[in-house]
Amino acid sequence: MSRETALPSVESTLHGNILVLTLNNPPVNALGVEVRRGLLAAIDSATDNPAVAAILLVGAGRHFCGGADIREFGKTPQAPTLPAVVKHIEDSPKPVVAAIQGVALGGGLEVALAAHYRLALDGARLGLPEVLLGLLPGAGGTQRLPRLIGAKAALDLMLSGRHVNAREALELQLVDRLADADDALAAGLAYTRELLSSQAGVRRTRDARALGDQPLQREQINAAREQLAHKSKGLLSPHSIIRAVEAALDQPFEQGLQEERRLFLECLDSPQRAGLVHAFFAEREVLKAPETRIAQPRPIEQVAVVGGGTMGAGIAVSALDAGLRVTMIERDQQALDRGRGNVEKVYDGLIEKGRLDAAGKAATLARFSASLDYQDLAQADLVIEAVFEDMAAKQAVFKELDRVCKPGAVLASNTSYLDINAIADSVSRPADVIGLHFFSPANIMKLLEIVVPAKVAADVVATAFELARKLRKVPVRAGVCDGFIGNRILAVYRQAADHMMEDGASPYQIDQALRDFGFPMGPFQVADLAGGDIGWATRKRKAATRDPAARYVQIADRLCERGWFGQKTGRGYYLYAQGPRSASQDPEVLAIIEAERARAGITPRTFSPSEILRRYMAAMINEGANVVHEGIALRPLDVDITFIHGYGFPRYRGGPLKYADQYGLPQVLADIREFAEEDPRFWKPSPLLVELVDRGTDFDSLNHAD
Ligand code: 3H9
Repeated sequence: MSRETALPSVESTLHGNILVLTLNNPPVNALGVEVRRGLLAAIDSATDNPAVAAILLVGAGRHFCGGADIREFGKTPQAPTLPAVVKHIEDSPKPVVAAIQGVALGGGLEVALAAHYRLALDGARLGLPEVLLGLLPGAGGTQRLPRLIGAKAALDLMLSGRHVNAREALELQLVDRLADADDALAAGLAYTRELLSSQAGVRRTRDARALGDQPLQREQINAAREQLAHKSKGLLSPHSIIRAVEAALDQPFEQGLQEERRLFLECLDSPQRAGLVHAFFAEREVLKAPETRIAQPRPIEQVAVVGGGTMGAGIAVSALDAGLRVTMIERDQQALDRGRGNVEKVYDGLIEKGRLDAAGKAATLARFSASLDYQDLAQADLVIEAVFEDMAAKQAVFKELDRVCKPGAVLASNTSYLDINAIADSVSRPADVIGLHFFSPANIMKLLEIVVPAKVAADVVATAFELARKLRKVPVRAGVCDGFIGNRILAVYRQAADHMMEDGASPYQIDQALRDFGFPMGPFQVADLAGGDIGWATRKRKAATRDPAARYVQIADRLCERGWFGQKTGRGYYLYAQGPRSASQDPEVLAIIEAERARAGITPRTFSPSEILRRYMAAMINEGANVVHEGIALRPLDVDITFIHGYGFPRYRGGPLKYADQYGLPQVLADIREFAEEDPRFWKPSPLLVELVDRGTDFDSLNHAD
């Protein structure tokens, strides 16, 4: 064995007559410019070296390759391009073999597709997830993959972005061989030697014939296009993927590549790509809270949930699904039975859908126990209180927890608004108390706000992040204030929506404008889903402390007074004559709104969809800026992730503050100042927004400041 060239990102080592090229760019061997240069040079040197009979591509570390370097998108491109490198690999006159361990994703799989033979280790995952970043495979993937596995399977992979495991990859003929081994180098060398000894020559994917049956392939393209019409949700790149596959069918390979390149560059330039890439990195940044850098999490195996209502049961299911042992506590037998029933209902639903069998349910529930006795929490590592939203009730639970829990147990409160400092101060161990704000349904929704009170220990915060990892949640660190990050901002833009409703827009117009923007539901649909009674109770509680000079829209109160709480009562802003999915506009609601306008002395005016959006987004962005300014959110990206994962904000827009950057902060500020002319009390520009505009910079600049 002798070492040949040593470009830092691609190591080149001769093993007998096989040149091994190792992609070496931690952590995922992304195909940054150095790797691309290294690969190009190494392939050339292999071609020129008579001692080399074949080339083996492997990845250093855990993965073969995670694809193009996402950090390069949006920056000045540097030669060589990935398509050029990939072409060089496929053109090699000597056989090239890729041995895949870990992941081969995006450009990583495209490199493997350009190799002449592919071997996957057990545990490997392959995929073309570019669509999740607003892109299409841009290094020949849209042309090679359909030729290799046919249009239907190729479209499925590219439109879903899903990863296939090694076995499925073999079934799809995406790889030629599986290896039940954990050393890609050894398995790859053995396979390459075998190929050499059987005189297997160069075999190029571009010459593969899976697109042979033209009418069938065309049918599949049409079917994909039809499906997309129903579910693409405003995304551009899925349409581009279908066009590129169509080009693979209709055009010679080289022309198809040119079409792919054109479509790729179009996607690369789109704000959707910028939004989705922002979301990708932001999801990783939120994990890096200051406490997780300095403290180790406490061990968590035994979890307890106090309260078996919708929230408590959802949290219990989430913990059970993560393999944890869970004890549920309720105050009486009836409530406990209901709590257990709520948990079982989730698993029964899965059985009904064929996603679980009775044995699976029994195995999961073997880790679940229910009790009326707080003493049964003595060994719990983490207790999550999920009783109703009332300070006295919560403090009473914490008093019990303080009495029975072992030293070092983490005591968490699932609250959406309440002051966690006041809860912490009510026990003898405030350093163990933290807020965990789950979103309903808690076993489905990804967001977990980790609310950090003043006296909490750093390792308790780290434990909460570790819990989120185990539960597969997206954690966001939040400071203590009324509503934390999400609900605090929600309260403000909901008011903006109410103001517009009273001033002349119908709730149906407002919902439509926001659905058109990309939200799955508008604010009044959300209110009907959540139930108007909860907000009504909060409004009544806060009535005494409300600023009497502030504008207060009473329409919601009028609906609640009639018992119209939304879906659960069959009517709210909408009528649900045939159940929750049958929302229709309600003329009686419109009449109530009219009457309220008259009572408030308002002459209604018309609102265009763009004005609705401008006001709604300005309110959301302004309060988002306040939340960052006050340190409730660590960075703008924490606000973005909160809204993407907890409030249905369209991911491809990157979150409200990323959207604000794209819209332009001077314009956001100008909008707020324009609206302030009518209602200066409500529309007060955030000091952070003003400062960023003065400095000529944007929210994103704060995401990178250390
Ligand atoms: C593409 O290939 C386009 C081509 O078709 C055409 C081009 C012309 N680049 O997720 P993790 C970072 S588009 C740069 O925590 P895991 C990540 O930010 C690309 N950085 O680890 C994080 O950094 P940090 C198509 C990347 O083990 C660190 O690596 N490919 C990239 O849970 C660890 O990441 C994809 O979409 C990248 N490509 O999961 C794959 N990938 O430590 C995207 C990761 O500073 N990546 N990083 O926070 C993934 O799905 C996962 O990261 C992966 C590893 C499964 C690879």
